[in-house]
Amino acid sequence: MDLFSSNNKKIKLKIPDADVTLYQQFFSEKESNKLLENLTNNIHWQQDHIKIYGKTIKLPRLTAWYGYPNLTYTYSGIAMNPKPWNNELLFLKDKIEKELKVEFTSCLLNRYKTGNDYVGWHQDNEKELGKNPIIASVSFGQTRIFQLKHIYNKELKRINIPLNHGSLLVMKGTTQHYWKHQIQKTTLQIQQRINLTFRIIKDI
Ligand SMILES: O=C(O)CCC(=O)C(=O)O
Ligand SMILES: [Mn+2]
Repeated sequence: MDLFSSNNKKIKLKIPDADVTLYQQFFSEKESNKLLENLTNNIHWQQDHIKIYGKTIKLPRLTAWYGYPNLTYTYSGIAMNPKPWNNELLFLKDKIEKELKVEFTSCLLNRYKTGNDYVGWHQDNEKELGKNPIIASVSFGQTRIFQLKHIYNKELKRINIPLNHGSLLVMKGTTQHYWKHQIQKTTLQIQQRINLTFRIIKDI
């Protein structure tokens, strides 16, 4: 018997107004080490900028956008043109699609080099994603805490989900309507983390 099979369990989280499932070890430790190295070196990482109140600032992480051609996506006011899938991404996409029985068109990648890198509170609710989007989020490298907060019901506590090396988090249904999510900064000395969110972009 595989000693670690219990880690690959699918855990449906009990979150009101949401549909969130976590696989703590969707990719094995060995696979994850290799993927982290390959993604670090073979992805075309970009430093993007956003304009806030007329001021241009650096995004606090590196990003990349991959997928089928012609499906552009506007994220934080940045229109992104996808790079074509590479082998690692196709491997990841295929394994996730087989498990979830859906087909993704696109992938947004984030690289958090240190604890200073983060993503602020937001919803993945761009109109290109359709009404109740499914988002498959894979993480490699340093475990960081994925936080969720309910937008309307202030009595509900924030939810903290540690996303481990090789984990897969799936959000679907009404999750993006009712909850915002973020990865906070930390002052701890930590290693890099790479996150990939597979998405379905409708051609609109
Ligand atoms: O890094 C993560 O786990 C979250 C990334 C994210 O929310 C996004 O890119 O929309
Ligand atoms: Mn997001």
